[in-house]
Amino acid sequence: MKMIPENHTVANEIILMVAGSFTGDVTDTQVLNDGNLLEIQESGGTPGFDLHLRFDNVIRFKGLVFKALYNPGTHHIEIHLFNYDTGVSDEWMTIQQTEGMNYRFIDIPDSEKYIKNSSVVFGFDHVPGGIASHRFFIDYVALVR
Ligand SMILES: [Ca+2]
Repeated sequence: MKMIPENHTVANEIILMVAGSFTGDVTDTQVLNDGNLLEIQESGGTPGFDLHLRFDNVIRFKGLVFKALYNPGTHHIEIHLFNYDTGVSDEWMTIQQTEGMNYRFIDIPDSEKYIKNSSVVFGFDHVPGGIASHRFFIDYVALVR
């Protein structure tokens, strides 16, 4: 049985992967601390990668959480939500090198603009050029209702 907190909504699908590549699938992001990780390999070009996840059956949410490991040095990854009012993604956090797996919470005070047809699109965007030996590991991603 999957132990998902009652007020969490986990991702339904990986809908976009620009550059880079990944090993695993969306189910690796659905359970915290289960040993299953979505492993992302950076491209050697620009961007390093841009991964988008879609969440379905969302009415509203007040934040998002993720647990991930990124340990390649000086690069950074931007955490985005697609804004349906403006048609572009909003950056909510930037993560850099992490010491082991880090659990992060982002408070999202006004979620309506991120929801369309009950769906939300969440992105991990390595904007600058990547290095093919670098990896980003995601254990868990969820919206907090
Ligand atoms: Ca997991």
